Amino acid sequence: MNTGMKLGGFALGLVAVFGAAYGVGQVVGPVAPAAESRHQSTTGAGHDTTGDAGHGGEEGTDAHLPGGLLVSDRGYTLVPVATSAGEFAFRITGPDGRPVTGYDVAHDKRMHLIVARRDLSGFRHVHPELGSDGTWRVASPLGGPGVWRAFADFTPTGGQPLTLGVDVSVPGTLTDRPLPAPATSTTVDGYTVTLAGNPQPGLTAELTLTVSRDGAPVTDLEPYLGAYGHLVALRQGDLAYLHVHPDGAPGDGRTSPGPAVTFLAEVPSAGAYRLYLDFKHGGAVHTAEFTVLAGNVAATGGASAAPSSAAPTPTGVAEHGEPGHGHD
Ligand SMILES: [Cu+2]
Repeated sequence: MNTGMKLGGFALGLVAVFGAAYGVGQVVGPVAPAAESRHQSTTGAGHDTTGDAGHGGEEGTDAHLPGGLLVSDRGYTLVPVATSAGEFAFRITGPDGRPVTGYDVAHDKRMHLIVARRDLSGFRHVHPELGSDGTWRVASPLGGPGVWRAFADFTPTGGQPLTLGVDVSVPGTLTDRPLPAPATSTTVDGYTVTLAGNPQPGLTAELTLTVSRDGAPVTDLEPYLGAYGHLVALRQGDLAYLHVHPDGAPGDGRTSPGPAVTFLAEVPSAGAYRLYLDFKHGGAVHTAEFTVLAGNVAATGGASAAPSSAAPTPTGVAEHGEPGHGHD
């Protein structure tokens, strides 16, 4: 892979839905992680009427796919651009094949770039700068060797919100990082964050994350990108992407700045998910991470993210999701 890039189109056949990039996560249609052949046949079937807000009523054949699985969707394509090692650059090309330069602001930014290794470690959420030629550039958020998934979460002006994803390889010696066991409490940067609520496939679940520091509730969270918290969920196995926002916003008269931030989210299938909560306090953004199991999934406690192990992922995906762990 001399370009260091590898397309992730293998996931085309999955049947599952994460909601729109922005808004309450939603599920459309029955979900069977192992069923790869139902891509077309379930279009519209069992459509959950909780809304298509993020899709603006568009009912394309991919409308039921989770975000982030496609490198190209509705005419828009995520194209990595070769650059220096310390930088990450890409373009979004539009239906006319040319780099897109017009974007709507969503949650304070025109582009949200999220990266994580395929083993779900190394999560970063950054905001590239757009050049006049349509190239987005940012100091590389890729934290070391491995196969990374990069998600571009954006709304082209005049288009629908989209999350496109692409695999990017960083050469070097890999260290397998097992997926941490499910937990309802974690610590980051001196903060303790607890999680209440269980994601349920096909149902809206209330997830409440509560932040404390030195045993005291944090009641002065700072707005970050228009919210007191941003939650991204990635599904183990294919890194299907769900970005949800809190139930309530700063300044709406009913939402307090902590210690609790509540999200409404639906996950598209049973399985293991990694949740990443970005919150701002003390002038800095912190990311708390949790592993959660949704639905009837045997706890794999410390399950390796390597699809060849006991990961609760369909074998068809696992084969392709296995990057080969090439050592350069
Ligand atoms: Cu962002």
